[in-house]
Amino acid sequence: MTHAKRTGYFLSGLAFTFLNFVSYAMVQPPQTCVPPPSSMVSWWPGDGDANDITGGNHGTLQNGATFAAGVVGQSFSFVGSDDIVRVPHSFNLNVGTGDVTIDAWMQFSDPRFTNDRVIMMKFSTNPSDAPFPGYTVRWLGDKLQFIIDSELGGVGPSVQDKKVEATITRDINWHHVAAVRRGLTMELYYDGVLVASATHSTLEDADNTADVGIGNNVGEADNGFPSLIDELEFLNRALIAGEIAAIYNAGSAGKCKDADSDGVPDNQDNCPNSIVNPTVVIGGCDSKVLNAVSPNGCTLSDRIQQCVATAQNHGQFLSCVAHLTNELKRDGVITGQQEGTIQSCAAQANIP
Ligand SMILES: [Ca+2]
Ligand SMILES: [Ca+2]
Ligand SMILES: [Ca+2]
Ligand SMILES: [Ca+2]
Repeated sequence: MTHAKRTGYFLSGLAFTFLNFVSYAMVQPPQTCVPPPSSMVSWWPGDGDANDITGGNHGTLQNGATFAAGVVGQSFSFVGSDDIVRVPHSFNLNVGTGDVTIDAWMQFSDPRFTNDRVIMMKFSTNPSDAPFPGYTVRWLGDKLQFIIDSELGGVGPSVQDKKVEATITRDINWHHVAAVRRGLTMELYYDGVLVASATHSTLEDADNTADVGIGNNVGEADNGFPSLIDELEFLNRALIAGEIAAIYNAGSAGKCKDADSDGVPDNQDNCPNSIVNPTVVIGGCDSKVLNAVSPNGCTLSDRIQQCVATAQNHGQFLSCVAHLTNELKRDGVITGQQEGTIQSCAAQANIP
């Protein structure tokens, strides 16, 4: 029995609180994932592909970008200066004049650079778009910067004036970076803590039709750096400080993922790749019975699929389905009529 459990069992009130705090410090509790924040537009976990698991803004790895061990599962890995994850333009990746949050875990393989190095950037280099609107979360030497500007390129006093920046001592450890625009104020968070903010009198229109670069500048593809970027997300909302700290504190547990989109997070889902048809369909026969999800993350269709997978012959399949539907009727999940419909579909099906 762990110390934490013992104190929790025998003590209460202040004594419990104090001892629980001590045991927390002594025994690292298992970290649990945090629910993903609302209003997320895109989320690139970097877990073996460049897919956006929230909004479908899928990217592709180019010029040698690959994967490595990340904070939460795998991360994107950039080695050469041209490595990039490129995401096709989508209007919902523009920031308009609204609030926005961009955050990710990142690690430098070698932090001794002095040039500009991109975490995420949407920047038009089309000459017809001069002076080049766009936004970027990037490093410029030891300055972490977030810029949303109608003149991200070019020269002059108005170039890149809508920004916030923080000077940070770089190292080779993993750090969480969050860039927020909240009304007229731009903020930077490092490891869950606000490190810089700047309030401007106006906003500039930085919208464009350029692709998004993760780890590099799409237009020039020369602003990469040996680094890892993990769990990058883009939201059209300003996360509050507590939400950013929660993501940081979740550490390797990360934001809860739901691979099969059945509403049950992966870490509580006994069937992580559920069949999520709206109704129970057996061998092409639609029973019209709602394909309900149980709290353990398994759908009715998953459980029928178990009968398909284990039956040696049609008789065994029917017997398995009968047993299952009996149980579901007993538990009030389906009605007697629905039991009949499912069994009838099973009987007609050419299974196995
Ligand atoms: Ca990841
Ligand atoms: Ca400007
Ligand atoms: Ca799930
Ligand atoms: Ca599931």
